[in-house]
Amino acid sequence: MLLTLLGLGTALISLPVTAEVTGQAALPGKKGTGNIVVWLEGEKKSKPLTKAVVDQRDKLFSPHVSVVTVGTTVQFPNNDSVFHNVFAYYRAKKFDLGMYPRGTSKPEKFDKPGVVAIHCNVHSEMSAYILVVDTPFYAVTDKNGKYTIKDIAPGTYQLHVWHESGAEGVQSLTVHGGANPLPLLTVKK
Ligand SMILES: [Cu+2]
Repeated sequence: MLLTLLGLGTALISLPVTAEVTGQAALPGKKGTGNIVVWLEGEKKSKPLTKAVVDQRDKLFSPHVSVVTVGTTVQFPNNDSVFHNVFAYYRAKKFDLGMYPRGTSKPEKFDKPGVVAIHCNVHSEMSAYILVVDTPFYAVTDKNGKYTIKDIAPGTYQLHVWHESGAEGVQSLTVHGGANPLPLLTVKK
């Protein structure tokens, strides 16, 4: 949506009206839960991110939960002193990046929306999740469950929430220009 201002003479300035959605998300019985993904699905589709990385360091994937837009290529560098065998499930298919040494990286492109569940064959405790979304409007909650989504075009959206436990939900949300503080989002299985 554009707010058009007619300036002096023939000058024409268009200022976009943007909105911000803020709030807190939690699993049932909690005041706030980290690593919940919140995103707004609407008419505006996303462009692929130019950079996305899931690092392997100290036998952990980092970040544990991340979001990328459709078409993004994610790099999976090994910055550990040990070998990892990265494999993942994405849209009901398994892909395997194999074993590769410290200081090297392997890319994988994700061209459809969905959840990518990432594991290591060598270390069963290693796991990470990537949510592939087709919208530029998303956030991952901090450890207190708080999130902020900025620079949203006002309009009607489907508000999605997702947590690695399998809890997820969707509801309709009308976003108006300016601040949109939302009530606590409880994410149920
Ligand atoms: Cu490993």
